[in-house]
Amino acid sequence: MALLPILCYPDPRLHKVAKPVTVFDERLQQRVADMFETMYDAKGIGLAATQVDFHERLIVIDVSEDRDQPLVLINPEITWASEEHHVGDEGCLSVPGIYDGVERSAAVRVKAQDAQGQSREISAEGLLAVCIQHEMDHLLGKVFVEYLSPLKRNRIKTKMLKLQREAR
Ligand code: K1U
Ligand code: ZN
Repeated sequence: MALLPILCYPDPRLHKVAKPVTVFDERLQQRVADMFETMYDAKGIGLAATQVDFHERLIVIDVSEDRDQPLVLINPEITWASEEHHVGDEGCLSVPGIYDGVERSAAVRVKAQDAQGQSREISAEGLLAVCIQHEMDHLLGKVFVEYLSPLKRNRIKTKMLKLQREAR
């Protein structure tokens, strides 16, 4: 297994649109394992392939307290989203240290394949629903700060670039 480097906002590769996964082979299983290792190491509750510079529709999630309920969503599609919306604070491993409110559907149903290519549909609410929507945005090249005002977004961009310069 391996820890993968996570792209940091405003890296332009975070805006690439991911393509469907078509091959369910050993390399994919290895990538899923590496993404889980990377997500757990970074103390995240989710990670999209886009964030580790792999541009296929693959997400890993674990919102459980004990970090023992891994969920792999490959080629995820939202089949239903509630009309009820909630605003909740979100963070992102690609925008470290920044948390802000984003409005999302309170509940969703998602059809996706697992690492073996088996299809299933899951229902999600609460933090899991928020996390799925956040990670699916990554696959479309969208980072949560794009929901914020241009003023906030530009401040965040400036702060991130400064931190990246200082880390060099
Ligand atoms: O996509 C990512 O970078 C992972 C991100 C997922 C996420 C967190 C919170 C709301 C929506 C999506 C994170 O894991 S950020 C770090 C984190 O562990 C966290 C932050 C806020 C609440 C709960 C967890
Ligand atoms: Zn994120």
